[in-house]
Amino acid sequence: MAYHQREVECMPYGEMKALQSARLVDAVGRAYGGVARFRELMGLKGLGPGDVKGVDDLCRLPFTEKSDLRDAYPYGMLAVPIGRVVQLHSTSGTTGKRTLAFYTERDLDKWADCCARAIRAAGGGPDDVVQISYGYGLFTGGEGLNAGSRKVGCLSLPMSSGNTERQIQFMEDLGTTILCCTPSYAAYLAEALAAKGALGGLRLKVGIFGAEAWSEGMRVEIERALGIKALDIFGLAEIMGPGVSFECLEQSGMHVNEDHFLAEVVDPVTLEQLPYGSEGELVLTCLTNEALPFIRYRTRDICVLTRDACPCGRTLARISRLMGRSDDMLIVKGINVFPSQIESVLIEGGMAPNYQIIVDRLGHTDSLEVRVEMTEGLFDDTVKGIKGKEGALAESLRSILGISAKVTMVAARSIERSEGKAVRVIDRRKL
Ligand code: DLL
Repeated sequence: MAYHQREVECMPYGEMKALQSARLVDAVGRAYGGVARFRELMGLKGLGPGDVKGVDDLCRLPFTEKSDLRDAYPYGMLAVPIGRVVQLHSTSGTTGKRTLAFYTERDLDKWADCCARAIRAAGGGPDDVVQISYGYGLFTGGEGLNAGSRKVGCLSLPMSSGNTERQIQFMEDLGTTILCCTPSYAAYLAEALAAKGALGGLRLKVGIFGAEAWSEGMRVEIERALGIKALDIFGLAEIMGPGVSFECLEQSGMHVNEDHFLAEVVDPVTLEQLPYGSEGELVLTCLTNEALPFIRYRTRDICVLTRDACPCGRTLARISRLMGRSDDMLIVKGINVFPSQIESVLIEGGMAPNYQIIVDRLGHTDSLEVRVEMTEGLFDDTVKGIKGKEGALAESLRSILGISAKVTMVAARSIERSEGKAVRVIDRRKL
């Protein structure tokens, strides 16, 4: 079994907790000393840095969130002088002011280690050719995986996203073994490779896919189409970027790099800390970040945190596949709907993951429509056959979601493909 930093990845929990406690005290001290907003939040709770002795005090600390970063734009959340900051990235967020993420040299080195752990956990080693098709530049995906791949000693191809023809050519000519991109782009690449009849000549063995929500059904579909193992990877720019947590070849949740990030799950309404195994909002504390030492940062991502043993030997806690975001959740006719639930129904119903969810309001009533592309087989089918399929999918959606949805089959390839994060939901109610 290959690890990048075995001593921490397989550290007994008792030792990890002691390490986390020492690092938490240090991180709180640095945040308190360097960030006025954090001092203010601590003051509101009547706390000083000396009140935190270790991990067990975590739940006394105040939460921080994206709005703290936005309000302090651009430099207000920095805990170190600008002279120590060497790089900037940004969230891919489409709403509101961009949030900025800053890094010191040590922050970048730690990030590379976290991504190197992910590549090792995917079976990567110096003989691998890693094609990195996440965006480079402000987005963290490309830079993060690139740095990790180099640390492992892999040949790293900084492809960035897009230019599918060139992606395929490099994949074929250079014998890419590991593909890193969003799951929606992986599905699109699979489609393009199949259309070219190019799947047979590839050496691909594994994919490291993340940056957007995807379902277990989509994993199965990508694995079948590309003949690989598809692994999940999670992260967010404010905290670091990809590599906060990563899946190993066991594919049973993403190991959190706990020596750097302390994970907890809270009830998104009451904000109470929940026990292992409960579903809730992921809250992360950066134990070693120098530039942005966020304490109890509310990610808004919904998942389950567990501490069960993993056959891979890593003792790091794991988060489940993300179920959605508390702020991406659609409320249709008063019912909570996550786009990932709809995706699962479509894939279980034999459809490809090319779909759009359209929410509208007619008078005072919400409507939900799911547009999904016809697959090749259906295209040859009769109108009656297509209507039957639409009806069957609508029925499955009704039983899973508890509300009715209209399903419309649209022509194959008519829904725009994404090279980065896919836009799945069009909510016309907000317009
Ligand atoms: O998406 C970092 C990243 C790059 C992760 C490449 C993995 C691979 P942001 O642009 O700041 O950073 O977006 C962060 O994306 O809060 C989640 O809602 C979502 N997200 C990230 N990874 C996953 C995943 C990057 N594996 C936001 N599954 C996060 C579901 C994910 N959602």
